[in-house]
Amino acid sequence: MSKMDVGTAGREDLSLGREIAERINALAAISEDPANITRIFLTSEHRAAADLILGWMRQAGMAAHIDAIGNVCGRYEGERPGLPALMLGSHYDTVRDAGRWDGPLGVITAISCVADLHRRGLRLPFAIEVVGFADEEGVRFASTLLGSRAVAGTFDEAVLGVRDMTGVSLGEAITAFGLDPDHIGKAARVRGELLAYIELHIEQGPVLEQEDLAVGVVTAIAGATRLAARLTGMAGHAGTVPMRLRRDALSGAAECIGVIEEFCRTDQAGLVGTVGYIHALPGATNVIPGQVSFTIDMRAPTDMHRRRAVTDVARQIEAIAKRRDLALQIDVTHENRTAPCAPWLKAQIADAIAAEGFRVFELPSGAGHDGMAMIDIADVGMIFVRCRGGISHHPDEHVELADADAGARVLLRLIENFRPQAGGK
Ligand code: HGY
Ligand code: MN
Ligand code: MN
Repeated sequence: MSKMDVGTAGREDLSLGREIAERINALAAISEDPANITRIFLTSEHRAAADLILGWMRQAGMAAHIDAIGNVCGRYEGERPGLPALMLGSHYDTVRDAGRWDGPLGVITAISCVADLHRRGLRLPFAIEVVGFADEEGVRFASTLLGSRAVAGTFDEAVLGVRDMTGVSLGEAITAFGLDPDHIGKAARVRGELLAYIELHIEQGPVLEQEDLAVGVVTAIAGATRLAARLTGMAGHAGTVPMRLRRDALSGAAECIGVIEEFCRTDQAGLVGTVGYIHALPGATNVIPGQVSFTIDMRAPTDMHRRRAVTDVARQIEAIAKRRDLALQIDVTHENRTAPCAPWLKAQIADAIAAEGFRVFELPSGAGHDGMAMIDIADVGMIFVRCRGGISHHPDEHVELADADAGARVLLRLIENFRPQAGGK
């Protein structure tokens, strides 16, 4: 850990870090599969995790409830009830076979910070709200940030009709969870209620480790586009149809995937593209695949670069489909523009990092975060915490106890010294 001889960097007492690590492990035990961590939106695991987090919020002195889309929300009043709030948050859903820190670290750390204030009987000239967003990863319904979009008031009702892999629509899943899809608007907050939105999150990349730093200031969250592509050819007998007469949808998809990889690999300006899901029908060894669905995730440091790249990739896929006589359907399922962090929040985060004895270092986020939605109603700031080897979206994802503690100290310092923007919003 890089440190100077001020603040609490390198301190022996890692009590915040210990509490955070224990709770990270408790949450990680809530999974649809005991062998790995998979916690998906609007499932019984979602419910169990929400109950656990709501209990921690209440222990920390907060009033806590589950909102209309399944987010967990806690509020710690300020010097008097009803003051505008500094909102802290992250998500508690996971990808499949996930790590345990992506998302929960921000929720749990924020709760531990409030608990610390509560133990000391400290009330601030503003309220603190902690939100655990129910769906950031977008694993179940293709569209991401459903929890934070509901809070930002930008939830798109058309998504209620989107179906998961088993044919259940989002609206049906919300009802089965015990909530009412007609009431999602009740989760929405308005700009004047919030002083800022701050998220602490693991870096999910190797930069802080390279810099030998436990924490960093995020400059911006890179935008992302997600596409769903479907190629339809002709299923047939694997033994009888000559190669030249086939309309093999999976071979077509394979060519598309190769083109996407090559296109991004040869880009000089940080473009990344991923095909993370593919499904072939009818899916038998001795049948030529007649229909294939796959997803594409594309990101770049600027919105203009990403949009141009998405158009180029779509054109190349169209050309492949045409040449192979495959029908193509390609839809944008998710589009988020780059979210810059507010300079005044970056400055306060930097002050808190310096006060805790760490060198101040700025870095962009290549991963998406709930701040991308929250930016519509509040200025956004982010603190990154180092993770081992830059590994994330993988069971080996790991944060050292001392780094979890460092992140909590920085967040606590930031909260205690927080100054709303002059003139406010
Ligand atoms: O996909 C992302 O960037 C985020 O981890 N949900
Ligand atoms: Mn993630
Ligand atoms: Mn995350």
